[in-house]
Amino acid sequence: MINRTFLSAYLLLAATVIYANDHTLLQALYDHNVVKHGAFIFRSGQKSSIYVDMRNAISSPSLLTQLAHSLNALAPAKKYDRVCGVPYGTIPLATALALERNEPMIMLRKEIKNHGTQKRIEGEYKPGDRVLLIEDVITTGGSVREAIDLLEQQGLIVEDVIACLDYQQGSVEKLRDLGYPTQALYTIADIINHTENTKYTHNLTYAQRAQTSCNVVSQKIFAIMEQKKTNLALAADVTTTQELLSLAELLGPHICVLKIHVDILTDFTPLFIEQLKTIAQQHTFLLMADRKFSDIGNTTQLQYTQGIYHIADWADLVTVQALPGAGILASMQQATQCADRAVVLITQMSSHDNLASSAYTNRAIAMGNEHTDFVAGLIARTAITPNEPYFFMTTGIHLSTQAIADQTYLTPYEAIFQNGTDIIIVGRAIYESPDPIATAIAYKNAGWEAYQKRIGT
Ligand code: 5BU
Repeated sequence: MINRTFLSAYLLLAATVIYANDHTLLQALYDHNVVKHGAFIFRSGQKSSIYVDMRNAISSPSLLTQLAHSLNALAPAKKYDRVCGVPYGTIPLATALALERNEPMIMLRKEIKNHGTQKRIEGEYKPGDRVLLIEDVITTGGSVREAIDLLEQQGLIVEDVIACLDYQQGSVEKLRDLGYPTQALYTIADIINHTENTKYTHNLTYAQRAQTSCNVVSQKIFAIMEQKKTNLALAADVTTTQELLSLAELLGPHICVLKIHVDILTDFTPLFIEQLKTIAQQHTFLLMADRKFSDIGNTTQLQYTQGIYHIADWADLVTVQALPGAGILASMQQATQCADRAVVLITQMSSHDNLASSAYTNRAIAMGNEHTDFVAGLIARTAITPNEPYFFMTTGIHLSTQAIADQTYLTPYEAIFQNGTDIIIVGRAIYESPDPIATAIAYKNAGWEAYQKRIGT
């Protein structure tokens, strides 16, 4: 049984949903344990397999900021005299929103203090002030109505109500009928749909995805993973061709992709590429140049095909930043004309404090969606677009997630099982270890076990 405070975290609402396609924010709600799976029973006796605890959002500054951004976009385009959160769970969110909007805030008290001013409203205000009221989750709408009563008793005018989640129990319509325009970011149906979609992709095997993918390189990569029983990609960030060739030879049997930074090699020669291609063929893995192309189309085309590296001639996969916009993909594709060359688009990064906001990630995905014949995969921390045809590669992987100055680490289990991505990219953890083969096998096994658990084997 859950108590009242607990229940208020599940409030549902019927509302206008403008961000139903914002998978990044939805996924972030899962990642931060706001949406949980299990068997839950509400106080009413109603059973649910999904539990939404919006209060967990306060433990993630980035999620709180994302929610404030999205609520700000949802709010009617006008100025309010005061922003107010329904006490007490929504007060942190209302604070984040008030700061984002640069509008003054007030705070409601549920109980009158025995001492001091006996105020029911904290903060400065005057009768007639127009209020934007925020709620996290609306179920019965009772808490919202109590808050409206309190505000109106003091002569304030509640102009609009916005919420994160509408549990679709008719309360939003009731609030609207009472004259309080109410909107929510998501309905419970959106949460359930997202869960179903995510489950669907998560449950498919690599072999099934090889068949359903329309991209030639995706088909190859899924087939290799299935055949070699590995979802491990090696980030071989060594600086001599000899070290790199030795790693490729040694670890080739355990990997599906070898990712390199060709421009850190001190002794590059065209012969080295020929040798690397031979090893890749012998051990059946793909070559990925982590070049992170990010210039205008014409320059990128030259960087991709010319210079001393001639990347387009040998790299099955190359990484591309979404920043320049879709033109970068069009000109690269035009330059290669070859069906077995593909792009891995960077939608999220693993470095601390990187600038890839959810809005940026969403636009990057939309850009990939226009070029699915050329964009085979996404670099992402989570499987952010469950319905799309991509494979997801995750960088920043370590079995012990200790912090390193330039990197944020996930374990293979977190990336593959919890976040639903497909390929773990591992660098220093393997090539700096005293026994790279044993370590590579440990990562291969960890990645494969997480995948098997995900598909229910
Ligand atoms: P590490 O040693 O496992 O931390 O190396 C990670 C590799 O992945 C390294 O080659 C980076 O350049 C690469 N990388 C990354 O770490 N984070 C990102 O967001 C992207 C690439 Br994109």
